[in-house]
Amino acid sequence: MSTTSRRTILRSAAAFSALGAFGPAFAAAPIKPGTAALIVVDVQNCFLDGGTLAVKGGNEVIPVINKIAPAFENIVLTQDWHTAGHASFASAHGGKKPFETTKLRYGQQVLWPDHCVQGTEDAALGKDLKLPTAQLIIRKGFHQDMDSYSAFQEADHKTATGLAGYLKARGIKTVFVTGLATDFCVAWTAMDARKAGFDAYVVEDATRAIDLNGSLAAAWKDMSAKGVKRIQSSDIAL
Ligand code: VGL
Ligand code: ZN
Repeated sequence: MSTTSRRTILRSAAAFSALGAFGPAFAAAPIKPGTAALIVVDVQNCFLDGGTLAVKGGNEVIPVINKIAPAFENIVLTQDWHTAGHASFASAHGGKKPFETTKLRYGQQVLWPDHCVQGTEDAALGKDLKLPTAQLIIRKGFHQDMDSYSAFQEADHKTATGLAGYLKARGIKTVFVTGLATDFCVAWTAMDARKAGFDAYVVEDATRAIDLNGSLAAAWKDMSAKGVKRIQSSDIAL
């Protein structure tokens, strides 16, 4: 058993008592590392500097994720893993430009530049991530006609990736979501974690956003309504 398993991941409520009514809303029951998982969403070259869908400041999440990773016995990474000509690419829809939307079978879809194509260097994990203890990589968005922002469910809100079953089989109760982008894959992953019955925290400084037409503010509002809690990496006991 590692030393982390005998202590808690979140700094305790007592440590925040001086903050009184203005203290963080999450200072609740301590969380045991054995029942918590770190989810590192889409920290791939495509979303990093020089990538096909680079997120502003995306590279800055890497040292933060590397810093908090030792607090976790369970780490899951995801990779956006599209087919060439994927339905989420504007190039697959004649006359459409990136960042416009279209209606697909399962609802509205933002159309993106071609990005994160399976097996390309662009889709590889960021080389500076240091997560040697991670045991699972979930790849998503590989069905030609359907996107998957969430690590749990594809965009039809039905097709499962298997992540919920994996986490439950390992006794995980709480997930800490990090990575890219806050307002798309991080948000959908955190909200679906709630839907699957997990407690969910987004570690804000371990994420960066695309922020398309106010999507970041909307994502925080939607996440809050679903009981996702917003914390900083400094709230995690290392
Ligand atoms: C993402 C847009 C398209 C993400 C993935 O990882 O947030 N965003 N594909
Ligand atoms: Zn994508």
